[in-house]
Amino acid sequence: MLISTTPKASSAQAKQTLATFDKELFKRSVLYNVKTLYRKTLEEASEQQIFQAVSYAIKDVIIDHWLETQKEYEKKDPKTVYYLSMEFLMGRALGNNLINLQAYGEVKKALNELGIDINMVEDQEPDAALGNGGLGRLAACFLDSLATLGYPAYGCGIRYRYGMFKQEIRDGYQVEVPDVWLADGNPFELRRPEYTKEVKFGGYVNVYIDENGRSNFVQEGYQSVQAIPYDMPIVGYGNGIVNTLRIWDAQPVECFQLDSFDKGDYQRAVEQENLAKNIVEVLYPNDNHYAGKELRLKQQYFFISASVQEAVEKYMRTHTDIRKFHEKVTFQLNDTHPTVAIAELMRILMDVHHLSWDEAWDVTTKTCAYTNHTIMAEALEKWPIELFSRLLPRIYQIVEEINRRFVARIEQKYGSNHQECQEKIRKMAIIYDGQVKMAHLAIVSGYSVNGVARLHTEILKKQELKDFYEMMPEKFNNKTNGITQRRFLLHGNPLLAEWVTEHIGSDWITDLPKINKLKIYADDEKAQQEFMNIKYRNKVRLAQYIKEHNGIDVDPRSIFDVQVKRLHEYKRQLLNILHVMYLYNELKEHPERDFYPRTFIFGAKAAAGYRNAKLTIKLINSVADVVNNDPAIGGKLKVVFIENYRVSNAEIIFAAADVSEQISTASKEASGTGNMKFMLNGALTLGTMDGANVEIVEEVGEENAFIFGLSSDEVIQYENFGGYNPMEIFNNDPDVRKVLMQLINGTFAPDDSERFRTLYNSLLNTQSTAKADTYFILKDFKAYAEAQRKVEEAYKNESGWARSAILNVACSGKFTSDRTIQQYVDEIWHLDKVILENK
Ligand code: 26Q
Repeated sequence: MLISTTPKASSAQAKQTLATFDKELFKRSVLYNVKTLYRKTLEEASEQQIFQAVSYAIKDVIIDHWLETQKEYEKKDPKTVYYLSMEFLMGRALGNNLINLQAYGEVKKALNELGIDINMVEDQEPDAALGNGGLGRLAACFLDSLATLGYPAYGCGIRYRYGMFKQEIRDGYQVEVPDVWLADGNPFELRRPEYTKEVKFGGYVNVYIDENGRSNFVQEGYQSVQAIPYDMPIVGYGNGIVNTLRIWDAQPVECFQLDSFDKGDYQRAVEQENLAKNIVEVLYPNDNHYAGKELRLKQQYFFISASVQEAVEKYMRTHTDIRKFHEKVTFQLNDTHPTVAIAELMRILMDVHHLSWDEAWDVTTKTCAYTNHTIMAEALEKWPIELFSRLLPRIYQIVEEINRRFVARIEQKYGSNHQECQEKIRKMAIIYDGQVKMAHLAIVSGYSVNGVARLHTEILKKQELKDFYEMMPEKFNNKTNGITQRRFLLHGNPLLAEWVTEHIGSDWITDLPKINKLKIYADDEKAQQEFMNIKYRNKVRLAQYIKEHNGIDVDPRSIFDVQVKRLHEYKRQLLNILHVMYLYNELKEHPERDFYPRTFIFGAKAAAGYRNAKLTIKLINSVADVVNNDPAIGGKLKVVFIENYRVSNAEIIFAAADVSEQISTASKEASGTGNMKFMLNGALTLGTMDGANVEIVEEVGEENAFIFGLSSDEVIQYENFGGYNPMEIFNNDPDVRKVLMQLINGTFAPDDSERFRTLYNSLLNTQSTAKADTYFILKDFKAYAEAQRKVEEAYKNESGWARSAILNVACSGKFTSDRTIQQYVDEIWHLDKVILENK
């Protein structure tokens, strides 16, 4: 076995180098930057300063492409998509930019010649963690694909001063630490004060009748905030295209005048200043959970108003007829979070450009499209009318009118006196029961509604959004998620990337389905050995990371069984750790039994106020403490909780995984995208028939994955009949009973045996009123344990495992975000490709 631990830049990364990239010029540029930015020589500069100097040198290169791209867009005037999202989980920019400039290998060489290690430089960059998890990372992968495919696009979002919190583990518990990602400045961003917008909150709406007898609606007595855009370049792979991620910062409108205020004005002025300070302060760290916070709605309207204003103004700079806006612009709403865009566009079209309601509605409904990312009831956004109308008085009027007209449509369709009609209104109205339902607004006012995996879309059509599907079936469509192979294979796993390129060429970098040419190597013994060797080296790299960060020794020859994702009850990290407890018991009771060494690796952030999720983290760490330090186990079983799971360490983790845990309760995970990243890196899926797992198994074959558990139909059946009775399992299964008792007898909490009582209760709930085991953990436990036994058996057959792993890589072609984006373009947005001549 090879044991070199630092994977080198692969030839896949190095071979293709931008014709325009000049290594000597780059070196001089780095030295110059260190001198002018810091008055230092390279030897004197800190690692952070070197990172800055290198990044500015690269930004110089990018700026030229950026200018050229935007000039070409101006010339061709193509239709543009605005991807509106509260989250963009970008991760680090430097490595990715180098990859997409096809300059990674050359820069690595140049730095080497300066005595600098490129990995050290990349490690200085903080992750841009402007997102929670799947939805935010999807937005980032989409931007990469849009630029690479040459489609004109803006990402529009918020420049949070604090992104996703940093997670520290103290005494086994999660502690949230603020993420000051901008402390050293962001070398890739560009401040654009010339595009500042004003955003108005509160006050009231006055109506003035003008000389033509038209009503003019004017918001008065409001507070306002200035929105200042910062642009980040989004570099396409090897095509010279550079698109823009535009994130908005907030500033107070103006300093109030000291000589002319009475007490009331002073109070208001201070409030206005505070509004600006608070609005972009922090990303809400909830994933798949709605918290009806006033500040969250302010954030939404803040970035949406600024983005929609800019889109309209940009259009009007080169066009005269606002009635044709939708021919040049489309808005994709990333979940309901940006849904106020609908009413904001209506407002601007009517109040600023004087379109009639019908004209404005025609444009708006042809401009906006909505993506649904969840069926979890607790994630649906509903705002109290009182809050919504107080904060956004004009927007509320417009939503009310949209609702009034929609309810009239329902009445027309179902007959207003009919019982059925009242039922439909109750279920479908946008405003009902004192609340504004954002999903209903998005569905009614857009031209497309899409789910993010086939199963998810079917569940939307047949269950969650059944009534809407019945009324407007033409709007509904599926766009199965994808991921960018540039970051998650080419950058994250250089050894495997190079191996793939050596065998089948480099087409896969921009055409992932080509990776299925690898299929012919699945049975090739030499290829199998090479593949397993690369996996081993990546496991050594992760083992070193774990040693450094956790102080735990793990054996890279053990099975690396990985579950990394946000912590949520429906994702069932609890099922995983209960099974580890079960294995531990088995090992203790039957030390003679043959057991293949296994390392269970977890990584997960819990929402700050989510008690069961945080307690699950403590449980994982407590089990780790006991298991890892029990000499009777002899190191056969290890449990590791990786602190602060994020995009940058994810790249290392996916590359090293043997087993990909995708064990959500069937029907609950809309798609999942981690599942795809594991597959691309040759891990085998251990999962339920949920989300995109269904399609992964369809591509790779059931025999190359481990599928277990209730189907989504079965889960939904049980739910319709009020759940199931976990007590039966507790009574009849001694293994399960033992594990559950260990939650409350101090086995993993000797100092406080009550510590995990709430987890125990969530599974059994002896108090009869509350529901128990709503995520079917005990129901699926046996099937999961059985699937895990099959994993172990399969892994013992090295050649068979290698074959399956290679087939996973070879069959991952469907899951590139390039395919997803092409489907959005063909079936929703209808954009034209832009090709730069001299590329
Ligand atoms: C809502 C209101 C207030 C505060 C926060 C939120 C909020 C924030 C983030 C609600 C939901 C989210 C994130 C949801 C999310 O990440 N969903 C995931 O989206 C992925 C991409 O489509 C899917 O693969 C996952 O299955 C889905 O869980």
